[in-house]
Amino acid sequence: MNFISKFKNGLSKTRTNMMNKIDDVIKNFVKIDEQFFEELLEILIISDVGFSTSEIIIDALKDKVKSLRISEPEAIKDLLKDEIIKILTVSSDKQLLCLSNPSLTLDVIMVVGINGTGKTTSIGKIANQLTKDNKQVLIAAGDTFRAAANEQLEIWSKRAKADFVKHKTGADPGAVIYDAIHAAKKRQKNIVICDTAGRLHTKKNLMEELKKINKIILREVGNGQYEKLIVLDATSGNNALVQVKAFHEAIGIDGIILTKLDGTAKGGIIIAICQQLNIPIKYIGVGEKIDDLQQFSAKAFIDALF
Ligand SMILES: Nc1nc2c(ncn2[C@@H]2O[C@H](COP(=O)(O)OP(=O)(O)OP(=O)(O)O)[C@@H](O)[C@H]2O)c(=O)[nH]1
Ligand SMILES: [Mg+2]
Repeated sequence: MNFISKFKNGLSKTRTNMMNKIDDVIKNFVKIDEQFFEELLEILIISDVGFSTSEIIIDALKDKVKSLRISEPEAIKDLLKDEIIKILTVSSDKQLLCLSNPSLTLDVIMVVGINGTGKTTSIGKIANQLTKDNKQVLIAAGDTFRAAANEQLEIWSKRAKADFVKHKTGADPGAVIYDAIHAAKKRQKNIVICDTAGRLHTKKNLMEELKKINKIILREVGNGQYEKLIVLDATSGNNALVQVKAFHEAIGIDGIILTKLDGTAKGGIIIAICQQLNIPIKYIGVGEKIDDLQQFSAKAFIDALF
């Protein structure tokens, strides 16, 4: 399956849910009126575009309809498309820093997020893409908390043909990552990807631990690129935005990986994220297999929806 059809497949539930409902509304109205906008607003909200972002979109549509003197419901789709394109610019084709701005020294990526969002799986998928792209990758087993975390990550690193550094369960995650960065420098790797334990953004001590790990990486990365990615589960709705804000406040977040879009009709969350946060979505997860991770493309998203 090629890039576009995978992207489309991953978003098929969202397309069916959101766009079919919009088509129905367009069919049911002979002219654009307040009730028409009410129904559009409702569809956006149940697709997880979020209340405030949906309202902003509807207000913009109302202004356009008025200024352009539009009365036919069919015209709304193009206007809606334009509004969504505008909102998505924050995420248009934003690559990993290590790809968009390659350094001669070792680059480091740290992957964070709450429990079970898909951090470890996404690391395996990204590592696989990078090794295919002839990068030398080392994965650091920074989740020393969960008993089976090392084994799971080791399997992914083998699949991705990446090196792997681990300590025992219960070890200090900062020490694992420190060792991994030094091993990677010695072995002349290009990129270290650090897994971390899932942690609730509301747990103060766990966020403090993350700040410590962050300091170690900042110190050891030298002139290399350092990028912090948060993994969000697309089915977690508005809470995903709260998670990003908390992690961003603690360590600064450079990009978002939005997983499990294949399982949800609520891909509208992409629009809410882009409108409410100034942090690009870099990847979307569209399944559990190694190549089920796509670089996010605003254009492909629009094409998949409309
Ligand atoms: N359908 C689907 N499942 C996914 C996707 N990404 C991850 N998963 C599944 O989500 C589950 C959790 O994935 P993990 O990678 O273990 O998540 P994690 O964030 O590392 O979890 P913790 O380390 O326990 O916090 C696994 O069953 C994955 O296969 C995706 O894009 N689509
Ligand atoms: Mg994990």
